[in-house]
Amino acid sequence: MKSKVVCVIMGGGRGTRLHPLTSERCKPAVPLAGKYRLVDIPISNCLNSGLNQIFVLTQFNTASLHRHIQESYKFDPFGGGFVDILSAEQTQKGDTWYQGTADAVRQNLHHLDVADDDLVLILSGDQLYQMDFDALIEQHRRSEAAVTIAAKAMRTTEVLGLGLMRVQDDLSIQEFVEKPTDPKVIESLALSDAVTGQLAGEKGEKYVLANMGIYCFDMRVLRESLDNSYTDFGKEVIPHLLGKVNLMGFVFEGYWEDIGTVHSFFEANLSLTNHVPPFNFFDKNKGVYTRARFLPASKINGLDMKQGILAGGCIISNCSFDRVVVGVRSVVNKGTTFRNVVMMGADEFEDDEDRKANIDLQRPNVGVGENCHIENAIIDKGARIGNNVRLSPEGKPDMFEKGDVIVRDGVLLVVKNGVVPDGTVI
Ligand code: ADQ
Ligand code: ADP
Repeated sequence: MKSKVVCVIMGGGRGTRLHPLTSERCKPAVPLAGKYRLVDIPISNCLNSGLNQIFVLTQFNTASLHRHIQESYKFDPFGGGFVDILSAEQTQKGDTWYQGTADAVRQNLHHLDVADDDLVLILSGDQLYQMDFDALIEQHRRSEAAVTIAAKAMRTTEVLGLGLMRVQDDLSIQEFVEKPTDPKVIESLALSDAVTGQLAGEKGEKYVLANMGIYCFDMRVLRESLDNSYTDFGKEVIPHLLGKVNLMGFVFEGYWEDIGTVHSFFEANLSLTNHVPPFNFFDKNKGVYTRARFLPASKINGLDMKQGILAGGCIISNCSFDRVVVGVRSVVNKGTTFRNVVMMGADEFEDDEDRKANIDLQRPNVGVGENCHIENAIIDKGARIGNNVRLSPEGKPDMFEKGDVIVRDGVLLVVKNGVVPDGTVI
């Protein structure tokens, strides 16, 4: 009988690089592309690869993540499928927070219910890509690897912050360096011109194989390699396995984007508005799953939209949008202009009574008011932006904060349920 494969999605550490999007919710629950959440990407990759035993490891289990998983991923009782959330707050040992990726997996090994000859597929929770894990698992079994690491050929100039590896022709990993900064070290790991020609194509550029943070482990090897106090896979576990077990690379050639920082998250969302987006949500064989909602179609009362994505349940009145992702239940009023904006939407519609209450509370309605101009911004869920507001990160220092507006990585953010009064100019 074939050994089984269990998937473990790393749902995020303290998530500081995505602050303030992760200040009130855990990373897997961060809304993506107007109607999904980050965790939908790895879960959909698993399901589309025929893998339906999935654990999500997270530091804390927000109500929204729990509800999202419960309502989105329902399996028939005979297929053995599940998506289970394992959160640090529920483990008994030591510090209630996981110390790192390896620590998170170690603390949950006993939940996985796998035998030594089963496989554990460890995935990052903050990446945008579509991968057929079947091919990786097939290569893992065929090459009798102990660990197979997914790798992407990238330009040597674009790999800062990534683990790098050097492989032999048979793809066995000879060297692994976690996040080198010295250009000489990066160069020393570069692929030969012959291999570069086959993999990535462009002549004259130097390429190197980057660790995608996707690991297929034999359970026995995983158990043994965590029998210590190592906290991270990239920093410690993988480097220590080098030369001791059969470590293989699996070369992935599709689109792959790490979306663990505010800037990369913002750019990845906006890239979906490209004429031909790098990530295809329209692939009929690799659909992305999420929670089914019963929303009315969006209502448009005049809109000049150059490129954008519009989710369901929105009301847009005489606006001008250029490169915009508009999330579920967004309301944007007349005369407002958006340029490079990711608006996450809202959890519920407001009615006349809510709007009356807003007047008494002297706060704007949920959504964006009239005659606003907003650019290079993320508007988190439930934000209330008044009339005649102008928002742009331009000229603001990183870590700028004023009321519910924050600037990070060159992107302006209006925080979840934030209030920006009429006439604000930032
Ligand atoms: P990083 O992404 O920097 O590098 P890491 O912080 O280990 O590595 O995070 C990997 C994944 O695990 C992310 O999805 C993260 O959110 C999640 N995670 C981190 N700490 C966690 C914790 N305590 N509990 C639960 N989840 C946690 C790694 C490798 C590099 C490689 C890049 C590719 O170390 O070699 O190049 O991934 O993105
Ligand atoms: P976020 O997306 O910012 O993490 P929330 O934790 O507020 O948001 O939850 C988002 C979703 O949960 C929304 O669809 C919202 O309608 C729904 N929701 C929020 N509170 C409740 C509740 N008490 N009961 C049922 N659904 C809820």
